[in-house]
Amino acid sequence: MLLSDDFNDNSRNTSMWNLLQKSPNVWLDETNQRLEVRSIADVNGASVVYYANGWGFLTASNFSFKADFHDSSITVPGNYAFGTMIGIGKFGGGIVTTANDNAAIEVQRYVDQNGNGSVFDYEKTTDGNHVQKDVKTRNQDSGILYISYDANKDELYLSDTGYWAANAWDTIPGLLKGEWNSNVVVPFLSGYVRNIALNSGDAYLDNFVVDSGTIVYYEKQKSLEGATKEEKQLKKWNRRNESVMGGRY
Ligand SMILES: [Ca+2]
Ligand SMILES: [Ca+2]
Repeated sequence: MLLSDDFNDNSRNTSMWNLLQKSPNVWLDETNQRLEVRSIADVNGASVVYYANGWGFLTASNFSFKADFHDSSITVPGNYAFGTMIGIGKFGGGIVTTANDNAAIEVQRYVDQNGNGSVFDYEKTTDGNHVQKDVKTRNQDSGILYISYDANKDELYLSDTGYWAANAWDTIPGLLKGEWNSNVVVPFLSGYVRNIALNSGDAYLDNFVVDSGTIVYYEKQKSLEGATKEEKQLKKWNRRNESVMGGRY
């Protein structure tokens, strides 16, 4: 294990995570020794994100990370959806472009015009073009989400059973070094809620663990260069991160 967060101290580790909250009605609450997705009902779909603060994975090396999830089988009338997910976003040109370029595995529950479901889904966004690639039925409320990457093959593996190709539910080829042309990618944890109130215990993530990878601390590297110009640039990047992260993730 290279890095982990068990959320047991009930407060955000700000050297590890940035918070992006798009709506006051949907929030992450690090409480009860886990990362809870919470909301009030009158929302039209909003996400809230913990994304890596100034660190990421080099795409020159394999990497793997996971997190526990829980999505309760709550049922209420009406049109709603909620989900918890783990994913990666592209880091390029000094900014985290998680809204425009991301890949994620999501645990979702919904009741809408398409019926009702309790599913896993794989979602991918490149240059802002969002694709919901695959959906499969989910039979359990709790489990583990896994993301792993084979650097030689440039293949990303998404799974609810384990790491690497043998456990892959979905394989995304040619994305990180191919389509994204990215040397570094940034992990994130996220919740998404539409039109439902989530109470404590309804949906949460826990036990984020990086099991392998080459971690780079890109912001610290920049800071260490010591140039005032660089520091200004870094602040600009950080501000831009907030706006660039303003998409769904
Ligand atoms: Ca915990
Ligand atoms: Ca914490």
